[in-house]
Amino acid sequence: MRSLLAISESNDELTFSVRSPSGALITEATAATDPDVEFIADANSKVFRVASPEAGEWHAIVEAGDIVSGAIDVLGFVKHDGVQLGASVSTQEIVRPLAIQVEATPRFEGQAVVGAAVAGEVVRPDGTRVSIELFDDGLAEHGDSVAGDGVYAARFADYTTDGTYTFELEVRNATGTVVPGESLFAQVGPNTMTVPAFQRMTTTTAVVSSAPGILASRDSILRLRSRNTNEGANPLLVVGGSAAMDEEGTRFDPVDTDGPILPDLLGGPSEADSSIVAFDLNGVPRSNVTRATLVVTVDPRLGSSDWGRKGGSVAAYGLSNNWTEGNGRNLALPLGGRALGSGAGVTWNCASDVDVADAKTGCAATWKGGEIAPQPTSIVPHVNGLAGKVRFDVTADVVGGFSSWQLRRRGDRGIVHYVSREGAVEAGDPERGPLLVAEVGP
Ligand SMILES: [Ca+2]
Ligand SMILES: [Ca+2]
Ligand SMILES: [Ca+2]
Repeated sequence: MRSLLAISESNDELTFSVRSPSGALITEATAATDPDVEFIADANSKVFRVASPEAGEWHAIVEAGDIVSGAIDVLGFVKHDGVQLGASVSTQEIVRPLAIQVEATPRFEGQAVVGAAVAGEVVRPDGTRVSIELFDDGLAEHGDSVAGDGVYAARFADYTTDGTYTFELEVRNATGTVVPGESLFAQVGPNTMTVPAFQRMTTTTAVVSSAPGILASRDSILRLRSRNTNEGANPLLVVGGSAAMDEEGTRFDPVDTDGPILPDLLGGPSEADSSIVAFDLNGVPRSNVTRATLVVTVDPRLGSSDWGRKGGSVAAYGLSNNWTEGNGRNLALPLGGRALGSGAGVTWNCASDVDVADAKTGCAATWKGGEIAPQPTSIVPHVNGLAGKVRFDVTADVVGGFSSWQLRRRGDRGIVHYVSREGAVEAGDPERGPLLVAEVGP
């Protein structure tokens, strides 16, 4: 315990003493003989420091002699090593616009405290500050997984520039209790001990950088004429194909292991190979996204062809089904480089075929080449010889909660080969694979 008398006028005659809860008076004279008590004085302050203070109410006593101003401050402090505020960020390096997840846990005697207020300021790399509040409400928007567990959380994505963001956090506990149910002995019942008022500050940091976009987490091809074949590890993403020839350029035989393809499937405008791609957008503050673009790169070797003189188009459709990428690689690869793969994977027939190695439909209900939204989100013209980046505006889908898209041809001719995420890695340039570029507003 420490009691401080601060004196504004050094000529004021002031005597400072403290009285313990049991009534013992501690004066400057006591301090000279009691090893537990220390007295420190200078012209403008007098301090008593008591090493092992008695529990209860302490009184500070100030007596005045000849005074000039009489302006004083009396302060008392108790140091409690059992009070702590731990804070952390989910990852210390983050790529915009992904949000930083901040967590803080105030503890009293080792137990998490509920009902406290945890707030502070974020200092941006450009020196500007913005306030932040952490919540223990279990809401996903705050990134808090469990309400009332004494772990407080917030998501932060209010970036101005790249660099180090410092989170200066403070816990103020006025009426908090330790987390119920942390009782040491069952017969004592849940511990809802009230915690004395306290405050603590702490800081944590994260480094924010820019990148061209978020890399795809999964991508694959859905093959019209090999409906149980998985292409999760194929270095290409193929959209389109010839109606009369199969993907290998040989005559199409309309029979696969599941029987003949129905004639009406051959005539429809989008009945051709398509590709699907998914991103992990968990950290993206969707409601603040002002623009989101799905970017794919045309493979320079196989390119874009057979669109006719007028050209055609490829449309992106939001895909709400979950699907499994799988590890097959077959289409457009040399015989020695092909593999049916093993385990689960996406096919034309199944969002997740239980076994991609057996050439049989391995799901309870077929998704018929992807159960897409009724309307495309974005349509991009394609012509023969198209090269470089192709951009689909998927802003509305990202704001609306989609993380996965199907790229499907419109019209009855044309084929384009994009680079898959595996193809990009094989080429030594991961950013050639599908990217989602999101811009986030205030
Ligand atoms: Ca919590
Ligand atoms: Ca893939
Ligand atoms: Ca199968």
